[in-house]
Amino acid sequence: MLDVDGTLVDSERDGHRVAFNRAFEEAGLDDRWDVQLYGKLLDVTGGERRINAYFEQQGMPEDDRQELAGSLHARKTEIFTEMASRGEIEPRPGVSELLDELERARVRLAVATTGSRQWVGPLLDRLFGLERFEAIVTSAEAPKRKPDPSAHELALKRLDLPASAAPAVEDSLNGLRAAKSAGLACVVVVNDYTREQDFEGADLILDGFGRPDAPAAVLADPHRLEPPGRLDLDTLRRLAARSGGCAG
Ligand code: XBP
Ligand code: MG
Repeated sequence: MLDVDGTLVDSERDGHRVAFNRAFEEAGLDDRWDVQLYGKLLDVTGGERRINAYFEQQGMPEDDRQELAGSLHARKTEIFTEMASRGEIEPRPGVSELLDELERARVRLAVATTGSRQWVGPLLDRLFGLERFEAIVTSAEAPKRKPDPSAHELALKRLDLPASAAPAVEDSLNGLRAAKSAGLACVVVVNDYTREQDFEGADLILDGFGRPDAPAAVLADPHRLEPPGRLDLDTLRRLAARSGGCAG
């Protein structure tokens, strides 16, 4: 069960953040989210909720900010979708190799994201091919954003699998909490925005997916899975076996 933003793709700092800022600029607003501020704003999942929370911090009345967040987010979604279609959003290193390995072993894959359907489908299709994913749950199908478990629960339902059979891969504390609340084992692959978070309860924490020339460092391995410098099928299978299920 795979997360998208920050996990399969490096999409936040140079993707969503840039798109939010362009939408602000087009709307004639002076607000700009720098790299550091955006890291704090990521605590609020979902782009529209994030804009709303930001303007709430600025003291904007609720009615005004609801309307503004809706229109800014609609434009931000168009801008981000265009960026993705131009190839500006890339997979994290090692992700394509992992997905290829899982596909060769006929492991069933699902996506559980709080991102918007408008860009999630085209982006996954362009980078990996949509046919790889048996279920794709976005905020359109699961409007309660992570850490709510509904995206993971719905994806499990669509796969018709018990939680024990489908380890999750996430990059953030909100993602870990969502996966755990749905009963899934969870591997966290941190990135620059999330590496300082407290991933209490994670089943494995890596600093990347790992590649032969750039192995991933293991940051926590409570079950002694001892991955071989990368997140691989064998490690995911052993994690699923621990939970009483089977990966794939
Ligand atoms: C990702 C998000 C998303 C993106 C923006 O969380 O919170 O909102 O930041 O996408 P996760 P939208 O990786 O835990 O799913 O603007 O389309 O909401
Ligand atoms: Mg994420």
